[in-house]
Amino acid sequence: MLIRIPSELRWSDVTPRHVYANRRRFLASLAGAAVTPALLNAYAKQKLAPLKASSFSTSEPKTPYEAATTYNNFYEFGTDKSDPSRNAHTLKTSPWTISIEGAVSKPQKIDMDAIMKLAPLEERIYRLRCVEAWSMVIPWIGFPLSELIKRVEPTSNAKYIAFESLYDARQMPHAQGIPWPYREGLRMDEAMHPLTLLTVGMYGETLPNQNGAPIRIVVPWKYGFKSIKSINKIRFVDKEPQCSWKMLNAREYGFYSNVNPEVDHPRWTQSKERRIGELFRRPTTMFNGYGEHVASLYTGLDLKKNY
Ligand SMILES: Nc1nc2c(c(=O)[nH]1)N[C@H]1C(S)=C(S)[C@@H](COP(=O)(O)O)O[C@H]1N2
Ligand SMILES: [Mo]
Repeated sequence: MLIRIPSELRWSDVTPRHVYANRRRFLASLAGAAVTPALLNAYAKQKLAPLKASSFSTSEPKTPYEAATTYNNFYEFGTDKSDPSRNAHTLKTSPWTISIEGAVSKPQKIDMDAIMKLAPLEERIYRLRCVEAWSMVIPWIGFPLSELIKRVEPTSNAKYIAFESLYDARQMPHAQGIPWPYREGLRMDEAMHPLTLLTVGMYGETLPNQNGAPIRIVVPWKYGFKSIKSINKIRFVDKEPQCSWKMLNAREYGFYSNVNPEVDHPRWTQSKERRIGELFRRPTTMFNGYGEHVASLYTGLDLKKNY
């Protein structure tokens, strides 16, 4: 679906999440009521009205919103799946800028208002397969990352893109487990691929903090950890960039991390997955089922060595 935000609406008006959260807590404390994370988030969400469907969307049943927003990986806010929905309300998502650096003709700091004007928003219902062998189906809202890349005019030295998440210990007192800031990377052709989505919303609304507000990447043919959340830096580079999980344990987490049922994680099988909300495991498919679109990116590459 194509989605447009009314032009007079500014991003700072769209996501005053911290303001609402604080006000809500204040009002609730006056009333003596318990404030749940769900309540805080309810005040933060803003509708993004849908316009047009995308041919990349799966018709599989969507994961219930409740599950997709309470079962998360976002180590900045704790390592337990339920931690981000409890803790991520301290993330300040407005104002927000992404710094674009490195091998580009037009390095710049771009704020959310400018990003929202780069291209019309689409809804993309994607499968997301976590390396931990669970998966979800989520209706994301965004536009191809290639739209942003074209705007900054990469030079011939731009072979890879390095992403960084915001890291601020004051906003993230529960951060633990991996080297900060959270870092990820893609090869240039992967980043330019039309499936790679620069994502600002889900389920018809702006992203909840625990899902990577205000802006993240979703790369549906790769394990979930490649889909980096709350991005504030994008650097164009000539060498394969550092990635947090690979820095932590290169044997277990590779740079490519394409979903591949034939290459097991050293500690568990990748041949099956549990769709959140389902009882039985289902077989995992090569490239998470997106092979017809992306297999050609890896012609001649040994995917067992380049896991
Ligand atoms: N900054 C940051 N991005 C991140 C992570 C993280 O811990 N920090 N976890 C990753 C992992 S392991 C997964 S599976 C997905 C989960 O996205 P979701 O919670 O929206 O389903 O986010 C990825 N992006
Ligand atoms: Mo993951």
